[in-house]
Order: sequence, then structure tokens, then C-alpha cells
Amino acid sequence: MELRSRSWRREIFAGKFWGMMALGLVVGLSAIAIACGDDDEDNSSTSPPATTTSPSLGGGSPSPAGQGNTQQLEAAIRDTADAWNDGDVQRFVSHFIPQALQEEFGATPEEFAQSGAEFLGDPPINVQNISNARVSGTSGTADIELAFGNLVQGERWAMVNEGGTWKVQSSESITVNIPSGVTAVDLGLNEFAFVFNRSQITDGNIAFRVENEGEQQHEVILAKIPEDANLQELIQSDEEPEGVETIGFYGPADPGDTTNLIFADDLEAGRYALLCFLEDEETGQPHALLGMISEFNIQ
Ligand SMILES: [Cu+2]
Repeated sequence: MELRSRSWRREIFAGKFWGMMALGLVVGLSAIAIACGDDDEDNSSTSPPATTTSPSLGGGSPSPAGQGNTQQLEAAIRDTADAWNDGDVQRFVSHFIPQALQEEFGATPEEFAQSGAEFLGDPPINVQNISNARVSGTSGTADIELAFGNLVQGERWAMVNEGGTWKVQSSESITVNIPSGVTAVDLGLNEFAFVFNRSQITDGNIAFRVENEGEQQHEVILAKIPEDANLQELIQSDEEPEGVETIGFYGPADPGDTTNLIFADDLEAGRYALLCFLEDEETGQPHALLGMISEFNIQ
């Protein structure tokens, strides 16, 4: 069988979701040993977002002490998201060192400027929370909870202050806890199935607690699909099928990897598919065609 199913996914994820993957939501970037917080007092693991006094934002040179600069760091993080949402390529790019842009987007600043305008701002990024912001000299880190469209993601950014501008140096995914009151649905990934208890899904107020229980890498693509769609036909479609909306994405996940798929807003009523298109290590077949495909309904 011709394995065409990847093409529309590639199209989606090479285009619209390229930025999402690149932002470190998916790829486990080699985490630069992040400033480990033995350099100042502002590093309790339970510390809330820093509330230290701060000099005015956007000031020229960084202060040597670091104390108080967390607000500049946080402002830069929010400005990065704003630039994305505004479609302001130059401003967005200005918040990354070239190496980070290369690692996370596979592009030089020039290449990014040429190709970036297409997908910037779609979907919008909403910074929901910044915590554990720390600054030491010209280095900083922060844990960021952001909604990329409807998908909530946790990221840890390592940043560097260059000439008064805080720039992303590297990022890695971190797990966001499922809020209380949200139904946590365990979702196991293995060869070759999505394993979950469909009866747990009674409404759209859910989150998935994902674990790769298998021996191969897997991914989760959550897509809203038309009520009358033929799922088997759909995954073999050459083109991005009409009416398919990708809601969430995770992977590739190594065996044993876990994450939470959390949604900013309840999932709308409708029909949803879970898909994995990674290729079987033995046959090269996409997992979806080997059975790693499932669906559920939200009333
Ligand atoms: Cu798989």
C-alpha cells in the first residue's frame, strides 16, 4: 500500500505546525545545562513568580547584580509572544540568538524572515503564567506556561541578555500539571494502539495524561474530524482532508516519556481522532496503518 498518509500531515506540521514543533513543544532539544540556581537567593523550588522590585523595563544595559531583572526577563518573554501574535517577524527574531533560531526553527534569521511571516501568529500564543524566573548577570531562565492555540504547553527558556535585550538561548519542554477539576484521561501509547478508557470522556473538560508504554517512539496527533468522515480513507488522503482541525500534538516520544495534553478551553462537542504517523521500525509502515488510530466523541 502506498503510504500517502504522511503527506497531509507533513503539510500541516511542516507548515502551520512547524512553528509549534520548533518552539520546543515537541522536539527534546538538547537542554543546555540550565543555570542551576546556586547563584542567588531567588531559587526556592516553590517560589511564585518573582515579585522583586524592578528597574524600568527596557532599560539600556543590564544591571550587574541581576536582582530585580526578572521583570525585564518576563517582559521579554511576553514580547516574544506578542511579536508572534502580531506577525512581527523582526521583533520575534530579535528575541532569539541565531543559534537558538537555527536549533528551534532550522533557519537563519534571514531565512526565518523570508519564510516566517506565513505561519507567525497562527495559532496565537497566550502566555498564561511565568514562574521560577531567575536572573544572574546576563543569564536568565524562566518556566513558561503558554497556550498555543488551545493546547497548553510548558517550556523552560534559557535566556541571555545581549545589549539590553533578553534573547532565547535554548528551550526545553516541561510538564504542566493538570488543573484540579479537569478529568485526567490516561492515554497509553504502544505497538500499535492508543489505550484509554473512553467512558472517562463524558464532556470536553478533559486532559490526557500520556505515557509511551511501548518500545518504539510514538506521537499523539489529536484532530477534530467531520462527523461523516471515513477515518481509514482520511488517513490515506493525499491532501489535507477537508474539515480536519489539528487540536494537539505531542512527540516523537521515547519509550517511557510522559506528558500532559492540556487544553486552554474545553474541547468542543464533536468527533475526534487520535493518530500516530511515525514509522514502524521493522516494516516502515506508519503506525496509524498498523492500528495506532482511535477516536472518541465529545457530547
Ligand atoms: Cu506510534
